[in-house]
Amino acid sequence: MSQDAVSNKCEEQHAGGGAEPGTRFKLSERRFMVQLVDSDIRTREVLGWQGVHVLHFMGSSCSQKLRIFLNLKKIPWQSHPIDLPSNENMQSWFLGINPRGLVPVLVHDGAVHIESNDIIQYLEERFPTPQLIPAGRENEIAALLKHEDDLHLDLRTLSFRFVFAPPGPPKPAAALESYIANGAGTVQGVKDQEKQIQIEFWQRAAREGFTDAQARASALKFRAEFGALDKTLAKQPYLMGDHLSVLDIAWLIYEHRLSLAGYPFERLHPHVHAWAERLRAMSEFAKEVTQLRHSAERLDTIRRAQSGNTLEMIAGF
Ligand SMILES: N[C@@H](CCC(=O)N[C@@H](CS)C(=O)NCC(=O)O)C(=O)O
Repeated sequence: MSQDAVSNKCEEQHAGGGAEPGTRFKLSERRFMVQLVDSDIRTREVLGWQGVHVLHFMGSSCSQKLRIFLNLKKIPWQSHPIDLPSNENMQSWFLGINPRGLVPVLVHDGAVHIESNDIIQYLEERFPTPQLIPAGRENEIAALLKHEDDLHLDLRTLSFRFVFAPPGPPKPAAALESYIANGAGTVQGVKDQEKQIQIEFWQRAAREGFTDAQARASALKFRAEFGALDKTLAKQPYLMGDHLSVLDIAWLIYEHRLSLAGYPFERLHPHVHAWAERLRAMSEFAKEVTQLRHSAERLDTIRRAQSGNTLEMIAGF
């Protein structure tokens, strides 16, 4: 996701928290951690929530990523579903928790963390086993996760065009007005540019829909990414080597959503396809993704409504 604009993702946000026994990251190496500060949070009740609480949506890719991570770690957590299709995330209560209006959100012992990758890196530190970020590679992984997050709006474009395909504007004007008007508008006490990116994304979608040109541009970015991942997976079982890591979780989620959109993984990236099938067969993954696949009938209906313009045709794959 347009990370240049997310300039308020500061380093060392947790520095005040002090090193705890077992902490693997040196404080000076912590990157991109987004723990909200008191003035960002208007829904004050969450400050009293003890334990691990997750605000999430069943069909959200970033939420799926976090839930798979929690499954693999066997971390007990309390679920707070946020209904994205009815725009619950654009209501004042939720914006009082995450001023960006995005899921997932972690509330851990009253501290609010946003950004799925930051949440995962934070939890890895607090719950080190099984290890999903290889020791000594924390900074590398942080950079690779940031790169993955940079493509989030491309994933969203292809999802809305080929998977969700809403008949009208994806966010009605009233929901957007509520989004604009509510929440602190700050992250870590600084005016949040990410919210503006979200507003512009939805306003543009209302004006233009998700055009062929946008879909093609986004699909081509993924072709380059998955082409590179395919070469890696030709040589090793997982993206970081011999062991499953958070990178596998993050990219599996993209692969999964894109395959629902009609991206031809098996033909273009056979090693990625085989790796994804292996991961999807694991219960920790299956639980979060397989049940959410559209039925063949539903996808057919969406495709027919697009007059046969499939992702493959539009992207020229
Ligand atoms: N960079 C954010 C992206 C989060 C994000 O965009 N989440 C989506 C769901 S996957 C969302 O909340 N969308 C709001 C909406 O559809 O209104 C993260 O990794 O947490």
